[in-house]
Amino acid sequence: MTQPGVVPRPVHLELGTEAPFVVGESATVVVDPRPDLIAHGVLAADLLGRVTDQAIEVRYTDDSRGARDVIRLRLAAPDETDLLPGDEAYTIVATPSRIEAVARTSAGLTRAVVTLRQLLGQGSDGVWRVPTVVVRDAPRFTWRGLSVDVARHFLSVGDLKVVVGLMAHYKLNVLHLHLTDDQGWRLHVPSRPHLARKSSGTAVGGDRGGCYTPTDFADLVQYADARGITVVPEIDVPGHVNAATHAYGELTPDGVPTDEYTGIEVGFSRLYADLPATGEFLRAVFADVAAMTPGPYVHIGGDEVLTMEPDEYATLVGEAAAAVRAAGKKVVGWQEIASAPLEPGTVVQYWDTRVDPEPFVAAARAGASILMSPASKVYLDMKYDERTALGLEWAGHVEVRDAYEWEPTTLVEGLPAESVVGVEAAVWTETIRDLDGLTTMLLPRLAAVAEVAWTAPERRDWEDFRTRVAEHGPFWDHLGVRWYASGQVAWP
Ligand code: TNX
Repeated sequence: MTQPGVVPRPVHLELGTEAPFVVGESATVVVDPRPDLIAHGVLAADLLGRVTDQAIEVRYTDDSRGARDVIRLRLAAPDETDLLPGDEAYTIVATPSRIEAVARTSAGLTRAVVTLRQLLGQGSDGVWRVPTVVVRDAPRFTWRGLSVDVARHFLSVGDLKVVVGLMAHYKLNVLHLHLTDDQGWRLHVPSRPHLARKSSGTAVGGDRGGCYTPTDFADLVQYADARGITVVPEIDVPGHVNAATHAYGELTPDGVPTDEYTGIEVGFSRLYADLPATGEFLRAVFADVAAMTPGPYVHIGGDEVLTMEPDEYATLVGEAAAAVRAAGKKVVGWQEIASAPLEPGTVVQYWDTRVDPEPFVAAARAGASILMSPASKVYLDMKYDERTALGLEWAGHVEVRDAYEWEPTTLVEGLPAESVVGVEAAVWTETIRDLDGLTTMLLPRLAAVAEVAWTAPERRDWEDFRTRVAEHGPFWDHLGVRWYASGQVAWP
């Protein structure tokens, strides 16, 4: 039998030879009688039922031994030794009569359920089955993310939930939202109401804008959390701030609000360190965003400030970082913040493959944590090839194989391998106007990046991947999402 199309590839997956487990009318998800686990069981039944178009029953009991047709999800006992290390580790044992999935956390159980989803296959008789199998799995990196630019073009919470669903299906665990840029401000900030009021209606090219209320944002955060995904909000400063200076004239030297901007140039807008309103703005906005964020991180941006001296840049990055820390959160920033003094443990996100990485490498040596988003590999707004309708080309074309065949710890010379905390794909939306466009750029490349982030290099192989991922096309069709039929994938 061929290897099932599980992406990202698990650490250990061994198929059995017995008859498969049938997911028929009597298949039941069983969890312990605890509110959080019942909620998790219902989510698992929904995720599995969406593949098979069935309603799957959930039962709660702590004793299901001997029962048949059971998909048992349970948290590991403290002394359980079968699991690999980490919060997201899981095991699956599937026999003809019973499937048992075990993990230390509900996030780990979600990873197991996704593997089960991908192991499900429909016979020519229409019956859905899971092959007998033993899986023992855990991720290589703790940060496996996707950054989505909702500032250039707005995406509704409903659209973002579709994206979260796709992320969960590839075991990604961080949704980074680029919430502000020159073209629009997308999150209502309680202490600075004009940001959303005056600057959320715009988008690139005069398209429709939008913004998230605190309730919208909480809804998204909760939806992601239920799937083991942390939301990291980004407020981009001290550049990319035209939406802010449009809303609050006090942030500009002459006190006059800037005009709205709907083009796609970068690098022209900025904050001013010597204006009293600036520090107050940074403290108020980052305090509010931190307060709306249950996760541990807030992203301060820091990219592409092309009209500022290094000292002023360092001052403003320092103020933004201090505001985030004062609100009890850890700081994330783009590569450029490496040129400013940083507290150890700051997460620095590598992206610009065109420039000298020396300051960035120095920051890693000095104790920064490194998140790898090299544009030439994982910027999923780059065109696949010259025929791709959407997207940009400044970092080259990024085909599926480019997104797959690279190694995060050795890509940048001199980077200490142990400083790398993970991998994050990014999709910027200057040319992407809606969910269909977005998923066409994400799929299949998001699956490739997810495997780079989850699977150890010795378990990764392009020829193997291009056949495994080919089995996912019918599933994307079933979900009703658009995707790109790259000629590099071995579609059946
Ligand atoms: C660079 S990546 C940017 C964005 C653009 C993107 C387009 C980064 C930190 N800054 O402002 O949208 O290129 O690919």
